[in-house]
Amino acid sequence: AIKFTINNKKYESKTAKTILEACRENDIYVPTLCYHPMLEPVGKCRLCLVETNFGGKMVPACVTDLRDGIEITTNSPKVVNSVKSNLGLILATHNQECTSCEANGRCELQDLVYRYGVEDKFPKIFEKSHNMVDSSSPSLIRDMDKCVLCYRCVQACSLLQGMDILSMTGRGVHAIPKTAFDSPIKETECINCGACSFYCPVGAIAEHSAVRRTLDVLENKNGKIVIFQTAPATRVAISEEFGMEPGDISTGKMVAAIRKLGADKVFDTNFTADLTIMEEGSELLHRVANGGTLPMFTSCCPGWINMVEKLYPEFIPNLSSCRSPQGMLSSIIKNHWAEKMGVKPEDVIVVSVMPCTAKKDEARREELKTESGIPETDIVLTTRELGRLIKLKKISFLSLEDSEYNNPLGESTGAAVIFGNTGGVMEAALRTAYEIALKKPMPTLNYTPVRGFQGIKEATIPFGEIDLKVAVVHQASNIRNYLKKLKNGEVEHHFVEFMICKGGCIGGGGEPKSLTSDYLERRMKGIYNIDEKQKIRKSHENEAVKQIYEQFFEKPLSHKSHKLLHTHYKD
Ligand code: HC0
Ligand code: SF4
Repeated sequence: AIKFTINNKKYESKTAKTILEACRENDIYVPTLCYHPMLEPVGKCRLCLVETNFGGKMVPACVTDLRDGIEITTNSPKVVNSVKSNLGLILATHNQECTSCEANGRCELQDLVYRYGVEDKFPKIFEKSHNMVDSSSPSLIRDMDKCVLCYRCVQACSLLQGMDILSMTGRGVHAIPKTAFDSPIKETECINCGACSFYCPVGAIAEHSAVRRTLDVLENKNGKIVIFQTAPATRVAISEEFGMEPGDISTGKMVAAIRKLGADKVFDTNFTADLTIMEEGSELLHRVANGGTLPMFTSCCPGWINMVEKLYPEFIPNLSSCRSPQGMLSSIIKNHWAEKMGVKPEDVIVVSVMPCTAKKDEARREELKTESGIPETDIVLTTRELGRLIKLKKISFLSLEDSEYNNPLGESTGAAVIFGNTGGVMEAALRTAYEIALKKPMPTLNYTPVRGFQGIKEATIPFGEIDLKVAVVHQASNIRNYLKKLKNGEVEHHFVEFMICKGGCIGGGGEPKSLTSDYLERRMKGIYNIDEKQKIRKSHENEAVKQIYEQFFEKPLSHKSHKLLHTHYKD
């Protein structure tokens, strides 16, 4: 065992680790700004400098390994002064428009400055240093005068996502993460996944906020009907915005909060997740039976769609023609529900709450407008933005009584909620396609081969005359590896689920920020718990889905379904 002391107290560790990890494990506070447990430590911010008995210099705890006999001091005046002066230097180059910043209230720098009582007394090294606000993307805004040079966005984009859109350029006060040729992000190959914004400790990269627009819509309705829809993965993560644990289930409280905000109806994206299974499952069976393009790829993740369109257009024919559940629900609301209710689609405003920044960009697609040319989804809020709205309106989330979704567009099954986890769309599709094709249920509803965090999961299911080969791939870097293998003929599948973010939507770029290393596992568990507790766990048994086919769509892949529930892609 490695023996060491921290602030004169003795400790032991059986395994090798950094000083920072040892401190955190033992609940000893060490400030950090560039460190995130899901990324590689880079030792850039110098806030975690500690004193040791080895050599005279202070060392960065995040990149210094424990050694036997090391005596660590984290709380001496020397350490505290160094934190304060490093924070002062960061402030001197930081645009401090905190009051209107998207990160206000959740900014790691703000917390540190408050905690250490740092005064902004250094002369500004340069006012409006980079003067670069990039709002070209409907999903994200970059304001480089708020950048603290932590490298987290660069790492998220390259290490985690394999996208390499951002790289650190320049030195000293001129350093800044830039796109190639400094192009506006919209003109790069960026897929709008938002991983960069999730990891940004400050407000330098954030979702393109729709909080103010939503407030305006809710407070000045002018006779319009405001309808919210909520994605599967929001209900196990919104809890974190209010101090609950990752994976805590807050479906009822979330619906209640949205009603308090002033929504006229709250529908559930899960309803159209079930509908997606009917359409996509039928499409798969049709392709298999009729020699259609295989493997068929899922089409619900908008970051993934962006990736195919921008980087792998040769695979467009493999994409399912199904719209995402967000797209389907908004389409049903404006093109069918409105008519049934006797209101004009123009008088309905659809606000969707998603764990995802790329959904903002999906909502802007030309293909997803009504015949009269209005967007079917008017506003997309991330889970984080919904949290902010609820806090702005001083709604006491934790003490809300559970509320239910409005029906029929709020009715869903266990199969729908698992869409939020990697492997969930596949598992839900199998529960239904197997039963429809073989006229008997899957031997087990919990289909574990497609669950969990392995980057590429594969399974073969005996499917009558054929063995159905499926794969589930999540996290953009794994997807790129998979597609390389597919191009080289190294893998063969009938059906593949793709999710751009690690863990699927629970790890979406718009989910509450977390500084823990186990939030994904815990959100994933929360989602499976919801599924386990549902009486109905197969999409084709959703009564409201059955009803909408009987009353309107007739059957999957019908003419009406094609018009309202399917789409096409850009070459
Ligand atoms: Fe997802 Fe979705 S499951 S992409 O991961 O299919 O964002 O949560 O809303 O649309 O339903 C995200 C989550 C959704 C969609 C659904 C799908
Ligand atoms: Fe990279 Fe995703 Fe951020 Fe685009 S949104 S810069 S792809 S991490």
